Amino acid sequence: MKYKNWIGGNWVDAKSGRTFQSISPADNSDILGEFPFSEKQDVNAAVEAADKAFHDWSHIPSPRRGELLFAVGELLKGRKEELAKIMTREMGKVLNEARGDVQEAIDMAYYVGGEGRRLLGYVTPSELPNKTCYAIRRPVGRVALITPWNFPIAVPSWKIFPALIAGNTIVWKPAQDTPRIAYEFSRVFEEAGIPKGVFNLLFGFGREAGQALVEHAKIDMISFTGSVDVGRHIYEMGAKKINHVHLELGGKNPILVMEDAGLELAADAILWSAFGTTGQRCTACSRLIVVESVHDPLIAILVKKAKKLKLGNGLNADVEIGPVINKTQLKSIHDYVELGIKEGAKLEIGGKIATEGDLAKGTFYMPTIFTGVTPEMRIFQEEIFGPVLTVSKAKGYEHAIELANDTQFGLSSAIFTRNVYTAQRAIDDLEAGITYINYGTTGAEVHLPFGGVKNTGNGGREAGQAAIEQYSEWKTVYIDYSGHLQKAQGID
Ligand code: UN1
Repeated sequence: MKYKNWIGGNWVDAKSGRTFQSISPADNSDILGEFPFSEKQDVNAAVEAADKAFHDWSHIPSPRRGELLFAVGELLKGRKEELAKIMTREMGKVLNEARGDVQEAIDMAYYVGGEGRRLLGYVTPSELPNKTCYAIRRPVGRVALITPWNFPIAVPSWKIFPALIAGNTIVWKPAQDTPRIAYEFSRVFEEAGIPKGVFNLLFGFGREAGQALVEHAKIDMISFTGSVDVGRHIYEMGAKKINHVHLELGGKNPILVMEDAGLELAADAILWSAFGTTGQRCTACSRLIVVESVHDPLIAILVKKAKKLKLGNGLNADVEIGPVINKTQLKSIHDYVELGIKEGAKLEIGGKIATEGDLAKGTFYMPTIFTGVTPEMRIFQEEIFGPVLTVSKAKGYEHAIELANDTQFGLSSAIFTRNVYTAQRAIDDLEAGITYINYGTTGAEVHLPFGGVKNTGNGGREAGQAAIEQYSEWKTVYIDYSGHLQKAQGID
């Protein structure tokens, strides 16, 4: 079936008529549809529509905008199973995880919908008599949202819902690998009755659609989740227009295991963090750092458990690990594994493209564990975004922290210890936006800030109250009711 862009409330083809296909990574013969290959002229139409809709939308009281998000939440709830199945087909994550992805958006809809009745500002006294001052939130304007394929409903919901509640209009370009689920998500907004032009959906690729969108003079803000290289480019483009640019970039998230850790619990958490979503989360654990005394027993448990993980099409209930997103990613992951071997790391398990039986229909990679990994190795430093875990030995707590922080990234982190002092110190010492104690690196909840330090981002956070901060700007109001000219700063 052929799908269309959604611009100004109308479903339209790309002006050029060009299209691209969405292919299931679990079964390359399963095509999820044909989508408009958008270019500059389509971007122009979408931004114009967002611009036209801005005045009216931003003047609707925010509690009313919140009601729309509640309706979206209800519709998502009713369609959870249907959406999860399409997501599994298109993106590959196993059905249970796809359900979680939709659930994250449902949670976000209610959480952010409620914000419509707050959008808190503040009132303070003035330094002068008969004068009052307060600060309120105003929308930023026309916002461009560019989202990744790995959380094709959850991550867009982190951006779309807060942008809308704060009164912005949006142009959304979802990843080219997951257009179908983006279409289904957008249909929910149409059904909920969002006014024309408030939400515009544009399919396509970064080079054409993405580039034209971030460059557009009428775009006031850009929010992007993806790679550091693309993020840096977008930041530069945004800088030319003095745009507010919000970036969520890579991760190389460590789990530290101390000598007093519960090893069984740690192993289960490590496997879930490293191989859940086939390692394709920006919060995935890709570096395990273990103190020497528990290294060998922990590796033995991990290897034993990892061998039992079942790969396959995520629609089958017994499957634990789905495919990787596409052939380019599959090759990139395998190239990293070959590099790791060359760099001198020891391959404990995996290291192969999986092709037995039905796996040959898609892009599958065996869960892979390397031991003996040191910080000079590229597999320790670079984000692989696949089911590859590196293990490094630490001499003790200080060394473990030093290894954990030896990275350009700082999104998530975790430590396994039963010692309250060690746990508390790690919260202070780990350079990351998120730290888990006795839990893996994934599973952030929607009402808390999400994001990271160093090259993971440019200082902003998604979700929680922080999201409202991203998508609004302060308006400061001074009201003088003295009836004569009073000058501030003590000027007579
Ligand atoms: C991502 O990988 O881009 O915390 C987001 C988690 C999920 C979201 C991950 N709730 O792992």
